[in-house]
Amino acid sequence: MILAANFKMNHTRASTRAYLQKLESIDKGDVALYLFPPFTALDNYDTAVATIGAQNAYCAQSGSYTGEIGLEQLEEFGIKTLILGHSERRHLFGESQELITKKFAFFKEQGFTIFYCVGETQEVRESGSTELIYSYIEQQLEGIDVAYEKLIVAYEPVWAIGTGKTATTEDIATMLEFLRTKTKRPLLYGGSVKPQNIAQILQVPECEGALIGTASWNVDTFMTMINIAK
Ligand code: G2H
Repeated sequence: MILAANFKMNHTRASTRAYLQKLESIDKGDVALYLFPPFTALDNYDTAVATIGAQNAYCAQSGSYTGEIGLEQLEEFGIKTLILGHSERRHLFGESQELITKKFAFFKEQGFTIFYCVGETQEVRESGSTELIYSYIEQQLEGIDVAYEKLIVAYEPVWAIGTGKTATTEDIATMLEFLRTKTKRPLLYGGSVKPQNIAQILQVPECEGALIGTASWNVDTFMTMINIAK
């Protein structure tokens, strides 16, 4: 079981330290924990409780890429885990599939563990056509090595992210079944996962964990979810 906390643009370096200190008290059982704080809170944490990853990065060692973080900066902090293709990168910051594919190839080459996110928009979901949803997701897998041994795929329907709307367990089951035909790698669900729904979500066949935003920002709430998952 995998539980990943995506802090998005929340928490500071100090509050991430305090969060980790508290998290260290947990007996996490067999649950593999990942924490994705903002860039400014990436640090050489001496912790075994969770693997620290970056929420995004640019596909270069270093160079003239104003506002970006590259391999050199991640390596300084021993970061070898990365989220790519998150819907907020795709839809709020206009990251194209072409760019995401380039990033994927670069960080795969560097041996990073990659949490790769896919998910359809509300418009596509409301079209009512399963075929359309599947082909939308297939486009997001284009150029991605789905057999990469350090790949973890997160299904995150855009309409269920940070909205409080959760996909039904049937919706999740259907989509994870579809993704299972594409990759043998672990499949996660993400989108308004919280203590009230995590048990049901984790019982969905093929679901091997969750990528959690909002409900992970409070360490006690995240710990509650770990206790449910373990
Ligand atoms: C989806 C998810 C974590 P939230 O973006 O990546 O966020 O749990 O707030 O919907």
